Amino acid sequence: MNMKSQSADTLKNDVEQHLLFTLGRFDKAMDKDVCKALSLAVRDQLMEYWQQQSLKEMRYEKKRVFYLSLEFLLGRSLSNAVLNLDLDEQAREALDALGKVYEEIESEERDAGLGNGGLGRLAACFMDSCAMLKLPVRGYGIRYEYGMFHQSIIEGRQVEQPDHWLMSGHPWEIERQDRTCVVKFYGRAEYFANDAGKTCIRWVDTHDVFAVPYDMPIPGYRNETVNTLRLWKAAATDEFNLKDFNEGDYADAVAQKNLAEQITMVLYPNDASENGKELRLRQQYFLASASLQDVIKDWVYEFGRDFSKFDKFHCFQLNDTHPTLAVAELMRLLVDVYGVEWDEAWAVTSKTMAYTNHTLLPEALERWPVRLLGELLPRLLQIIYEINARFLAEVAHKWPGDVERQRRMSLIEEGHDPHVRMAYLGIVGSFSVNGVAALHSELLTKGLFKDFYQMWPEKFNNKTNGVTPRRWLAHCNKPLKALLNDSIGSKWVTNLNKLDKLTPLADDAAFQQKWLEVKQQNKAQLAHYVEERCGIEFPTEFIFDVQVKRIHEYKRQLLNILHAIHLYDKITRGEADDVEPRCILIGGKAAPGYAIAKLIIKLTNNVASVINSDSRARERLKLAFLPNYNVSAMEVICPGTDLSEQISTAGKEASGTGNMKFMMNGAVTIGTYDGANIEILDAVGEENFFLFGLKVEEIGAYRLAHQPNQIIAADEDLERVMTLLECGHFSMFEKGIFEPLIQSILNPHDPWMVAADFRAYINAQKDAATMYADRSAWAKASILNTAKSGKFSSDRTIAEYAREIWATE
Ligand code: 26Q
Repeated sequence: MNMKSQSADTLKNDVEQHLLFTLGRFDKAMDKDVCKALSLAVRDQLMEYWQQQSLKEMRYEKKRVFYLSLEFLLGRSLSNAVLNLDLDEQAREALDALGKVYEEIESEERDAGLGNGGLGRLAACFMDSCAMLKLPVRGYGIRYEYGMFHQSIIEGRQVEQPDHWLMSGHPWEIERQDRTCVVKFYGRAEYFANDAGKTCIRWVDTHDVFAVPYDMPIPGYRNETVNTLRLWKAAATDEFNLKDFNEGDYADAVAQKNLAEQITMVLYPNDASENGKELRLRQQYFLASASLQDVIKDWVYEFGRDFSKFDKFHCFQLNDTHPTLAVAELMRLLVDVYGVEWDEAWAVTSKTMAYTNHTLLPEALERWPVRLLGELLPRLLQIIYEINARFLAEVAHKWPGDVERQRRMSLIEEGHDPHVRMAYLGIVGSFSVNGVAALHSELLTKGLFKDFYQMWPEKFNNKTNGVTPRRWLAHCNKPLKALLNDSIGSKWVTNLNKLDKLTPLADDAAFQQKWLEVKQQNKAQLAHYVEERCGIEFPTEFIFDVQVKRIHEYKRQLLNILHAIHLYDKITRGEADDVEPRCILIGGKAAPGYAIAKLIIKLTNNVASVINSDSRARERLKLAFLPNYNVSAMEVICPGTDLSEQISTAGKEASGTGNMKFMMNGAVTIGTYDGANIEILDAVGEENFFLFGLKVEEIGAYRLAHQPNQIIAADEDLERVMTLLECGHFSMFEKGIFEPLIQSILNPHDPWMVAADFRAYINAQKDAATMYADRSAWAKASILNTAKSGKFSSDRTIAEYAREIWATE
């Protein structure tokens, strides 16, 4: 079937049909109805490919991969499907005939914000690349009723509002009642003799919850492939309330449904520190259990209880520790439900699980209280203890008498309140453990997981992250897409290394001119976006200096603000001529319980209002905090950015992926030697990257003698910045509110080393401004950044996962 065969006429007709027959619009359709009708019409065109793919997956021919993740940060689906089906022109024409503008209809769709940030968006990019590479990969996740909260800024502070994204219906999902399964909680493990007289264990007196799957299509790029993302919703089982019901407490019994349905109600909005909430643990087990049951159901239908070849056909990729209960759950299903012997079950499990780590921050490593696990999942806890006992015996065998090592490596952190270390469960239960950038993977084997690396070096590997060039270039940057297609052809969309063909054009004056025109157009779009949301005007001839990401101390938005204050200070002291005109944009959400991060938002807004209302700064400096940063905001932001801020404390950012989106779109990076920045620097060369700051190996030694007071005393600029902060220049009406931030900079134990990197950062910013003043030099660096971004396609990342971990090509 030729996808082009669908004419604009038929598409228009389909939209009208859906408006009337599916949506029941009798009167004039609103934009959001048209958006939904168009989505349904486009979805119709995916169905046959989707059906073929699903039928193909029922046959056991190739190994299939299941990507288990608590987060899939998809953003919008319509524009993505339109691009991948090559329906852009038809959609425009069809809407035109209906008196609508495509861009306006497309932006009616709400983001599917089922994730916090990097890890969730990575899962979405991976799904896109798997479909593009025609790999048999299915995503499993949770259909949260409420996604990532909506952030508004009131009096400079973050205010969270619920994101009821499903409220007006979601045309991209299909409920699959027939694939519902039951997930157990609470109860107890009971010994019994089976028919053959063998002692077995079963999990009884449980509270059961239904898991109902909702499938979303994941279209490949113009390749007749549609994969599946299966998201689970919790629903109450009926027997759950039967007792109350019969005792006459009908209303109470129905209200009990809430308890079950709570499980998939809301996405937890913290993305770095564990919060230890029982509901979160229930979400994790719910996902692991439902997904494994779903996969095993099909296997048993085909092969009965013979699991000897199960590992040949299955691989479960665990997105961080969040779904690692899958290790214990697969053991339970095999041993308790299907009667497989422990050793065989363990061989199957540890040959099918693979674990990806996304963090080096010790506070982010998940640990669950044994007490909580024992209550909620008693049989799972038993299994974890059994896995641990056998594992520690192995350790003892390899290092006889090394009791300290056994203590360190135990899955159980002992103490008065013992905890299960989820990362260790992931490592012990998997055949592959990977980090997400070269430095990160190296640091894992040298630090956090050193003991495990000594035990099983062959398990450890690196898979540097990537982002999908369909969404992050072809879709979000139409002007650049057109220029690229004109100059180097269009093969880059599916083979990003082709961008290297731009390299010879980097010095070409005429091409540079075209390049700058494209950037100018994108900056105008971004300026408009900022103006609408912040009421601040961004002149497009200024350098656009952007930092958008979750707000975290380690990401050092604070350092960025210190630089803004420094520029403001120079301007107000009459050194304005030294300051190249600049627009600084900062955006991102803070975890609702992370007070310091919220204070950083408040500081940004206060500094912004001082700078933006000072007439002396008007010609040179603008600062804006963009509220509610999300996937669709980034689609406007990255094409319009000149300078990409990637300034985390070295060794703290596992990889970063925003850095890659900016680079692809021709932004130059100012960044530390951290995460994937290092690989970006490697690809593009030092002349085209503003590198600064302490390196990981320097920080260790430096930390011991870190004296912020001395650094400040020795640096006039930093001293003035600190004085402005301390004297309340940015907190006129709320004296002292920024004291915690000031203290964090002054603290000799400041883990983020803000004072230590200040001078190097200011100098790098100066270099960036100087280069920007020479537009031709800047254009060249910008072109080369795009040209060398090929490596950062998630197609490359997924090809590596497929070849080196999944063995499915
Ligand atoms: C854990 C327990 C309880 C509640 C929430 C969580 C939780 C949720 C999300 C913990 C961590 C996250 C997300 C982490 C994350 O996004 N990490 C980022 O992953 C990216 C993709 O690999 C990297 O590029 C980033 O460097 C890394 O910070």
